[in-house]
Amino acid sequence: MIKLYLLLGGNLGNKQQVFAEARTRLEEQVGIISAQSAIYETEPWGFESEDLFWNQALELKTTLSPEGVLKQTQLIELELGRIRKEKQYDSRIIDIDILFFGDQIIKTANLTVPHPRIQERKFALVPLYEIAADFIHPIFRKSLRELLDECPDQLKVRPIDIS
Ligand code: PH2
Ligand code: MG
Ligand code: MG
Repeated sequence: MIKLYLLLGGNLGNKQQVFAEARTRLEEQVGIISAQSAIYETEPWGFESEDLFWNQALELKTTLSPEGVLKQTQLIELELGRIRKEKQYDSRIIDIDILFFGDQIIKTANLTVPHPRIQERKFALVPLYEIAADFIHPIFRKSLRELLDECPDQLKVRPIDIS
């Protein structure tokens, strides 16, 4: 079993329903969710949109390989109705990103782990910090606490109550 961290993100559609369905399918197709952050409402990073994002970090235990996890997360994105556009950043129903896969460093044609922009993005760091403050980034050799302290991103990230 290996511990991995994923980030859910989306700013279109019924976010509560889509996030719940994504978590259910991840448990069926990837592994048990052993920790989950609050859901955060976050300003779009890297592009302009009226539609605020929801983001949530998840910790899972899996027996799949990194490529196996990627295959499943991409399948779930498609099953939940994601349509990929040409643009680098765009509004979407659901994005499921692999942030960390144990302390492995992976660089293949279709997968880079740790996710290459975690340290620049409060929408990823804040939820991740909530469930893994002392986890050490295997490339920077810094904890999430340190990366968050050093992150210059000013965009708003706020926990929401959806109960
Ligand atoms: N994902 C992006 C680009 N910008 N901004 C927020 N707030 N949340 C995201 O999940 C997000 C983003 C690319 O995947
Ligand atoms: Mg993403
Ligand atoms: Mg993605």
